[in-house]
Amino acid sequence: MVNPLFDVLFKPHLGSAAPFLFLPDGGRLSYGEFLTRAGRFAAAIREMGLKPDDRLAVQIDKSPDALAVYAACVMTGVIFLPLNTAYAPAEVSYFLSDSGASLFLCDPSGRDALEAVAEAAGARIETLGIKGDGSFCTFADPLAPQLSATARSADDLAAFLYTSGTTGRSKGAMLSQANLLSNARTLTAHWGFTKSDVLLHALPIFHTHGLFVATNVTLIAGSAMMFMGKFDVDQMVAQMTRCTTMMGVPTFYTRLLDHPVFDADLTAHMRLFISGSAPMRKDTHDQFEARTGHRVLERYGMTETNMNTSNPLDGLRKTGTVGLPLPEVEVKITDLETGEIVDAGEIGVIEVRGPNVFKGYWNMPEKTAQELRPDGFFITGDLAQQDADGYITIVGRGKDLIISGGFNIYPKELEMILDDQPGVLESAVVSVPHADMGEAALAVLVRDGDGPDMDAIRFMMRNDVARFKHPRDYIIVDALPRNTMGKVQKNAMRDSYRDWFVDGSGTAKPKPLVLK
Ligand code: MLC
Ligand code: AMP
Repeated sequence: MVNPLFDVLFKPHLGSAAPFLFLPDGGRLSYGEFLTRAGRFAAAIREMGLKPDDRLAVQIDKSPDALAVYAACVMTGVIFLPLNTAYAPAEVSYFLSDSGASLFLCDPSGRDALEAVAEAAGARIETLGIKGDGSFCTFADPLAPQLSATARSADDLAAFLYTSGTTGRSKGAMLSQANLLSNARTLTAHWGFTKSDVLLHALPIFHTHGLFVATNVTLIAGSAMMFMGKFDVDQMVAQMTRCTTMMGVPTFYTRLLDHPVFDADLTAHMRLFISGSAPMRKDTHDQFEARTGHRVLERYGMTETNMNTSNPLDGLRKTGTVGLPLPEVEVKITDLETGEIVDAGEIGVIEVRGPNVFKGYWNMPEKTAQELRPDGFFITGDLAQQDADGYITIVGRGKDLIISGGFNIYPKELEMILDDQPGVLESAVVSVPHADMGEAALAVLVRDGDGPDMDAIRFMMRNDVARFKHPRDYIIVDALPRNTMGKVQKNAMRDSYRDWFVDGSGTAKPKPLVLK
């Protein structure tokens, strides 16, 4: 039975005693043990009646079992749909109903709050905790592991990852087996991963970076991961000596640099540090190299495309650039208006084409058509320029997106919520620099009548909106700055509020310039 993703990622490891996951408490799981667990989950998924192409949504904490659910989905041909653990039930509700998920796994502690949400969406709900607990485990434990994979073709879908957009409505990016496989193969070779590597893995596994980039590369190389539940700087420093490589978002690097024992001795044995998901500042690159002697390898990707460009393993890593197009990935920089390729050195929008590019947005043919050209090029919305050597520098975003600590915040989504609040005539959410998270959301509210009740707004946010999306501060004004066409001038607002979070704490905020 052919199942390309299973055949490459998992099948070679069946029964293997080689280590796959090291755990910070000293525990470890071999490839064989991990796959036996995944095989049991595959048996449970089949026993619960899920068929290939059905969706299995998860909102569970990071653990070996959580990763085994991903493997079980690949084995059974069920589409894996991981959700940020920070999402509030109101947010989860949308993903379950939009995707038409058949089965939803949540943490045992979340069941009470999520039961009605799952029921309304028509999804069966089961629980999976981080210690082998929960109703899904109780169901799976007595079953014999099923280690044979359901037949799939490379074009069949493997995962849905939701990503938001300028309309504020999240879109399910459909990723095929071939999308994941091609990128995983390319990255493993490009970054020189081998059996001897141990990857320090502190990223969440509900996004491309921690799930596909980190995990699939490890699986292809047959290497191991030091699997941390979450990023904790002391734990990172404590475990680094057991690892050879690390992948992280820029916040990981700035936090490591702030740690007193993080130095050249601690990292001397490390082979490679990789950063992505958000821009790494040049001074962070420079400080990191000065402190450790390692130059961070920066790469660039997206949910819809996996990885597109990377600095080289051997050869010049140009700080401040995201490197060169990866093998098999075509990159062109085009004029936003005309779609024509711009001259070398000119700024345009990045478009990419290749086996890594997704199949479109679930049930959204119009959105897909707006972003995915008929000739296969995907319009990323990232603004960049390419130098004479082909290295690409991202200079900004054509899309209204805030990237905070590697998580995306879509201003439109927040503005729609804020506009509905009593006392708010309209709102604008803008990105401002933040020392720890890189960027943070700042909400500017236009007063209506007596103005908003800020306690009520904060209460509503706490209940209905994931914490990482919350504006770090709110400003109340009489009007938003608009151009002569009546369009809100977000660039002017970003400039006005640039120094709002001087030290990242939000305490030392200078008075903003008065908005005209
Ligand atoms: C947590 N908080 C955040 C936040 N993460 N707020 C804004 N942005 C974030 N990213 C909230 C917490 O809920 C908490 O709220 C407060 O901020 C501070 O928490 P913390 O303890 O300091 O944060 P921490 O839990 O340490 O998380 C920070 C982080 C984490 C950077 C480690 O966000 C993280 O792991 N980010 C990685 C994201 C990622 O994997 N992105 C890849 C996307 S894929 P309170 O109220 O409790 O104080 C992609 C494609 C590609 O982009 O190219 O890779
Ligand atoms: P996501 O939709 O979560 O996959 O986020 C993808 C976005 O992250 C891209 O469109 C870029 O804007 C941004 N991104 C990823 N890697 C980098 C990088 N190395 N430098 C700058 N931006 C990046």
